[in-house]
Amino acid sequence: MDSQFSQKKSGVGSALGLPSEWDMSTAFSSTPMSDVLTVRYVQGSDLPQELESESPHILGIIGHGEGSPVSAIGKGLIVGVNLPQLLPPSVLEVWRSSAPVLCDQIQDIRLAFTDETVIGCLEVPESSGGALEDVARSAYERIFEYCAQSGFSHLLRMWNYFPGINADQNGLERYKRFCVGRHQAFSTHHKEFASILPAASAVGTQDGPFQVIFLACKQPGTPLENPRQISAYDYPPMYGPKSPSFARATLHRTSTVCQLFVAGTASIVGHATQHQGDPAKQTLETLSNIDAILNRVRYEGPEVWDATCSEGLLKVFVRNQEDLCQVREILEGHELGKGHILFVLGEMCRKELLVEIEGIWNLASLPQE
Ligand code: 3EB
Repeated sequence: MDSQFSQKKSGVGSALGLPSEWDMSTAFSSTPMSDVLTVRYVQGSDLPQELESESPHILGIIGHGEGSPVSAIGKGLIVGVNLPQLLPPSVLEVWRSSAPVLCDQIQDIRLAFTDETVIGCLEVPESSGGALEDVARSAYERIFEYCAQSGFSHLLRMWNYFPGINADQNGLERYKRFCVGRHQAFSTHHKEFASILPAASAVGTQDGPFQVIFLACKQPGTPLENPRQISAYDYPPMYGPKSPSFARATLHRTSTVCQLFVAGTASIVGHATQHQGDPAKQTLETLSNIDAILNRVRYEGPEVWDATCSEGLLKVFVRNQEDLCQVREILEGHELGKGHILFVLGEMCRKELLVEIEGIWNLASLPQE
């Protein structure tokens, strides 16, 4: 294991001039928890049966496009994300926990939580016409405050959705304004925040509020970076006045499985966009990026983990509906495409990016030879 680990250290990462601190030795040392999360895509027509089954408990239901699943109100956190699904049958993203769930609302934050884990949603209408950085900063500050006060202190995963992500607002692109506000909030909240960043996605909607969905825990997860990519928080200023505050992935250990949340991943190597105008090649590059993260988890740690025994749960954001066929074809011909996939229409944070893919994997421990 040791020799393999050091070989990897001097691999692609150092070829790109990246720091060589890919130390996984602490990744698996946090206290195992009993609260096991599962996430599945469930067909809308199967929701009534899904709601009837009592165990494990529903933590949340996230609908994409077509409004939120109101019929499920009272069963965990119900969220509607304004990104239309691109392929039938229409599905709902159902989060369950092995532990009992309670719901609450604290100020504007809607919540569902167990003893160990919370998912929450904060939606802010932008009608007031304030700058997006102020909206984002204030939203993140409120989420941090809730997390600190509730004891769910460790953010594992965040999703950011807002309209006009590539639109100009008074001379600065709205995504860049979002990054400024988020950066301000993280830097006030934590002095050296790179080490505590959650995996994230940031995707543009057609309309609707500024929306943040978050998953937080009482135990810390382990943020992971990608050896093929410069950490987003270290991007050079050409991408905006403040760098994007997120980790490429978060590892989250429970007593039985290790769960990997992979952030929105795109056709970026180092910090540069690859394959402008080519959705098929962008999809392949994106899958190589995801593979690189999965391989780190498989081979670099003190334990060996197998992601192949569990199919990943993928979400694929496509900028142009007409690219769906090409994106789908690449996925279907790739090992990573064997899992369950939800295709939605959404805009990526760089105009040249045509596709972004995120995923969740359950990793089972393999006996070491
Ligand atoms: C990238 O790698 C592509 O700003 O939260 C992916 C995931 C991207 C999350 C974010 C941005 C974000 O830079 C874009």
